[in-house]
Parts: sequence; C-alpha cells; structure tokens
Amino acid sequence: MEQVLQQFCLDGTPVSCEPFGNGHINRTFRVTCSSGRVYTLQRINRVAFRHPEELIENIDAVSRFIARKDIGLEMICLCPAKDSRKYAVDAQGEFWRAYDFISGGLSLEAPRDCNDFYQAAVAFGKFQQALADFPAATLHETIPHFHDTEDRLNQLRASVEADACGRVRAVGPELTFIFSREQELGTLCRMLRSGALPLRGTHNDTKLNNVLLDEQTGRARSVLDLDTVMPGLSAYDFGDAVRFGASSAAEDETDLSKVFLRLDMYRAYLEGYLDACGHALTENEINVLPLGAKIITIELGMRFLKDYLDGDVYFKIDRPTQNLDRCRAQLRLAANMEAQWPQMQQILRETASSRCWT
Ligand code: ADP
Ligand code: GN1
Ligand code: MG
Repeated sequence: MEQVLQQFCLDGTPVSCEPFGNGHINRTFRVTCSSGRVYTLQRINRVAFRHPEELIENIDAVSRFIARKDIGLEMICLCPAKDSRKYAVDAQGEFWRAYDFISGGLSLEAPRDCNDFYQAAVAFGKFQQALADFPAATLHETIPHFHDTEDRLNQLRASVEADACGRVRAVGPELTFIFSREQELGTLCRMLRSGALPLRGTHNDTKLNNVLLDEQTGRARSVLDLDTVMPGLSAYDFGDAVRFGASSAAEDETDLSKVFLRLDMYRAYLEGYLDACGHALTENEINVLPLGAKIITIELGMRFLKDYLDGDVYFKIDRPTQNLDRCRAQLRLAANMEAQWPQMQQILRETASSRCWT
C-alpha cells in the first residue's frame, strides 16, 4: 500500500489506511495524513472495468463539469499522482485512484426516514440535470451494455448453458420467474430503439450508499461512485434507487417474508426526483418510472444469479450463497411490485399531477 500511496501528491505523510465502505466492486480505503487531510483510496476492479484509464477520464471530466455548475452538489475531486496522471499503477499492474474524502457526509445502507430518501432523489435528480448539456459522445462506455436488459438475458442464458459450477439445477424457480417475463423485460430497450425514450447522461448505479447526505442538515451533499456514468435511461436510474432504498429489507435478506416495496419510500423518492429534474423529463419518461423500478430489480436478480452460476467472480461476497440470496431477494421484491402495481401507478399519477409543470 505504501508503494501506491507514495505515487500520489498527498498533503502530508499517510499515518493510517483502513478498509472503508460497503461497495460490491472496488476495494476502498480511508487514508489519513499527518496534516489531518483525509483521502479515499480505491483499487479499481479489473473484472468489471477493462479500461481503467478511460474510467478515470470519465470521472475527471464529469466531476469537474458538475463542480463548475455550482448547483449545491459537492463533487469528488481526483488527486493527481506525481507523474501528473490521476491514477497510480502498482507492481501487480493494479490501478488505484485517490479522492479527497468528503467529511461530514453520511453514506447510508437504508434511509432512516422518508426525508433521507427524498434527499437522495434530489441528489441524483440534480446530478442528471447537471449532465443534460454534457457532451455525452465524449464519455467512454466503461461497461458495454451495462443496463441493456435484453443483453443481460442473453448473458444469463449463456451462463445457464455453461453451468460452470453445476449450480443450475438448484435455481429452476428463479430461471422460470425471469424467463417467463422476458417480453416485458425488453420493453425499455425497445422504447429506446424506437425513439420513444431519450438516451441521457445518467449515473447508472444509484444505490443509496453512492450518495452523501450532510451529517448535520440531512440534505443532499454529494453523488459518489461515478464509475458507470454513461449514456443511459432515466427510468433505470430512478428504478435502481427504488430497488435498493425502498425495499423493506437488505439486498441479501434471506427471510423473503421480510422483503416488500415500501410505498412511503417509493413516494418520497418519486417526489424528490420529480422536484429535482421532472420538468426536464418527457411524458413517456415519467410514465415508465414504475416499470423502470420493476425491470431493473429483475435485471439485478439476473446479474446476481449469473454471478452465482459463474462461481461468484464479479460481486464481492462474504458467504457462499450470498449472490443467490441477493437474487432471490430481488425477485421477491419484483413480485411484490407486481402485487402493488395499481398503487405504484396511482402514486405516480398523484405525484406528477401535483407538480406545477404538469
Ligand atoms: P464501489 O464501486 O465499490 O461501490 P464507491 O466509490 O461507491 O465504490 O465507494 C465505496 C464507499 O466508500 C461509498 O459507498 C462511500 O460510503 C465511501 N466513499 C467513497 N468515496 C468517498 C468520498 N470521497 N467521501 C466519503 N465517502 C466516500
Ligand atoms: C454494484 O459498486 P456498487 O456496490 O455501488 C454494481 C451495481 C449494482 C450494485 C448492487 C459497477 O454497485 O451495478 O447495482 O452493486 N456496480 C457495478 O448492489 O457493477
Ligand atoms: Mg458504490
């Protein structure tokens, strides 16, 4: 680690370096220097990200673009290395980056109340708004087909055929649940192709713990984890946040009777999101927000299942069946969304019609 840290232009000498955060992809550390300055140090996951230099270019461009807009979002700032690049490479060829640690910010695993979730929605909504005039064509596609649900179905099919770990026979009900919804799962992809939905600069990983709320005021403070900022669909950004933060249970809950969609949280997110960027969304985009939540929830179920079948090579796990548990919890949540579909639609109508721009 020392060999990595000494490559960056840090303010002082590092005095401590501890593992930090609950991300599933990168390895994150909190580094404190003799000056009192604190940094986030991260090793970039090379299974997920094949071209780390491109990833760094995206993050640098997007964070600086948004910081200049002064819209009340504090953006992460990449720390330069001594060779003036914004990353370091260690002896094993692994890529590392350092950011200024944003102190006084809360990264939550679950909202404490509806206001937390409203504020998270404001942060992601503002973020998307701020990217509206970003030159999207200059962004690298850090993970090709990231939220291409049709492609995710094909990837799952390939993993079932390969059955690398002999696990397919244990997941029949999960596969039936997913493939019986195949047509519906492709809806947003088809709408994008036909021009019914616009491609925007989106975050693509809108988990609650990828946002910072201010510790004192509880207000939206920052948007983190810019690894997957790419052209995408607003419905998926909305949906992924709801999937994670409006679930009554943890992403890997094993007692499925505890897993359902909290309609109060769903409403709070919808309000925050529409308050922050609703005026800029098309009518179709607003109408498909609930569908975005359902489709992305099943898409995550598919991704966790694929990784379980492949032998847990993508998402970090800390117990052997965790990816299968994550998959089952997602599918249960999606089934519950289906059961509460009329209420989800009604809340959308109420929230959208009470906004003055409708
Ligand atoms: P991963 O891709 O593994 O999810 P993240 O970039 O999301 O990595 O970082 C993991 C966690 O570390 C975040 O969820 C957040 O809690 C914390 N974190 C990352 N960067 C910062 C920062 N600059 N300031 C404060 N906390 C941070
Ligand atoms: C990963 O990196 P993290 O933990 O914020 C994943 C997301 C998933 C999420 C599920 C690059 O997010 O797509 O929705 O896990 N990120 C990547 O918890 O694959
Ligand atoms: Mg993260």
